[in-house]
Amino acid sequence: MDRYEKQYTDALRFIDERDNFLITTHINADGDAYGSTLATAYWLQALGKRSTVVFHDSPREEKYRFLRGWGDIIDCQQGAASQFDAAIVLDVPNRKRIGDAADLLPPAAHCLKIDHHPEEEHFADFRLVDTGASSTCQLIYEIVCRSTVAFDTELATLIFSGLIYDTGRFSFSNTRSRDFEIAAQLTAYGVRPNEVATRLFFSNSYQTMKIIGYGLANMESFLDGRINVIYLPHEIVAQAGQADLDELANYSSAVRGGEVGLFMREIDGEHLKISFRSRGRVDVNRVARQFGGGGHVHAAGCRCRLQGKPDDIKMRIVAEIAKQLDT
Ligand SMILES: [Mn+2]
Repeated sequence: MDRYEKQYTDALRFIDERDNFLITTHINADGDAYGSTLATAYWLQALGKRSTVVFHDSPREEKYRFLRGWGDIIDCQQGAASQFDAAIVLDVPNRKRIGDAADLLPPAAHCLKIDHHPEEEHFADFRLVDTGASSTCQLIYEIVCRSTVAFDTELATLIFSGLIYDTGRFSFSNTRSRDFEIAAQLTAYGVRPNEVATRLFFSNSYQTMKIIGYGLANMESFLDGRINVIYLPHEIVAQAGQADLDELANYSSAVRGGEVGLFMREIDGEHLKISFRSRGRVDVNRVARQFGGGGHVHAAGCRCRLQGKPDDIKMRIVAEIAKQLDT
């Protein structure tokens, strides 16, 4: 039995022996976070278990309204009223990224982490972690296959959403043949790929589209075009749906000749959310970690305080990336 089979067996036993689960994920929940938490809740219900999905973020993002269970997600304040026997934490490498929902976690002996990020911190004694997986939703697919629950269209759609989100519609470097196999299976269970893709990638508000245009029109270029930066001040960000702006991170690295793209947005008067995208040479997980964030080699993010002028932090990050480009 290989390492991963043991992880699946242990994870299934963890669930089998407990009831009443807290399910949570990282702050700024994305398509994989929504897909994996809601798929887990749906699956647990089919297994006859109780669960509650709690997010740090509030309110729920409109973009994900089509996902089954979206309306049942609660925020930390509501979650604080409940007691949970156990927790399943999805798509998160460290406690800090869970945000305020981390305060609701039971002791590590009753936590299961399911994730595809490199491990950073021990907060769960039970772990199903595979950095070779494209998405946390892939791992949910694999574990559901090993359980007694049969797939239906709802469950397949939840899993498919995380799969296409984290692979950038099967175009990012994390995309493997396994993702196409799973996608084929999920489609056979009733997923409509064009409907999910339209909901996730092509359903922006008119206002958001204009703001994406503003971001592109004001893109800045550093180091002869090897680093490209899109910066949005708070007064602009406030006018758009946050999840809808995520696509700007991908645009920042879509410039020919670019090595790294940065999408920086002021989430309030004091904090910046920064998304990093690398075309391959630069490990942006390393860069993001220096600013208190993390992620993967090709895609990472961080949230940090806006001290001084926006240009100061921009130049500090550009300098960190330049170090890696020069070696
Ligand atoms: Mn993910």
